[in-house]
Amino acid sequence: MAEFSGTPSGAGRRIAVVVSRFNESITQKLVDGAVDALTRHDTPFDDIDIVWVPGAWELPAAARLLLSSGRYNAIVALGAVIRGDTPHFDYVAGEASRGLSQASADFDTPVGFGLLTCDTMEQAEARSGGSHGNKGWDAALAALEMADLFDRLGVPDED
Ligand code: INI
Repeated sequence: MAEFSGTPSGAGRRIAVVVSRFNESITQKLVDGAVDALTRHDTPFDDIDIVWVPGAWELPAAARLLLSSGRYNAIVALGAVIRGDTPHFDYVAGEASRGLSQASADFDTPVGFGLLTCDTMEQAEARSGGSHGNKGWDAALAALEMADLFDRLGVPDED
């Protein structure tokens, strides 16, 4: 029997953080958490690129472009969609989530999912450095673990 798992390590790895500016008071804290997780796990500061997009809807397109470059071992996608009074939330949150998952599968490259989908701003605050931790930190850690797992499994790089 063989068993495989990854160890979160950014040593020798290049990571792109793609983040939406919508609800920036939240998403900036997700970026701070993600960069903290990446650097604490040995990702060289100069090998972290931060890419800002207008809103969560734009995350998949930017992620796909970054992945197609073959420059990154993993992507961390960050955003905050807060439910309003219309179905807009469902379209933005649903399509952004689906697009990020599809991008990861299409390019055989890990995409850490740090897109908050919350009913209230208070819930988003709790998950961006408040009582429920920082989901940017969690997404970055998952991306590093998956990048290491992919290397161990011998998944070829895109380049
Ligand atoms: N984008 C978000 O990231 N979060 C939201 O809560 C949100 N809401 O509520 O509308 C949102 N909308 C903007 C959308 O992501 C696009 O940027 C916009 O439609 C332009 O394409």
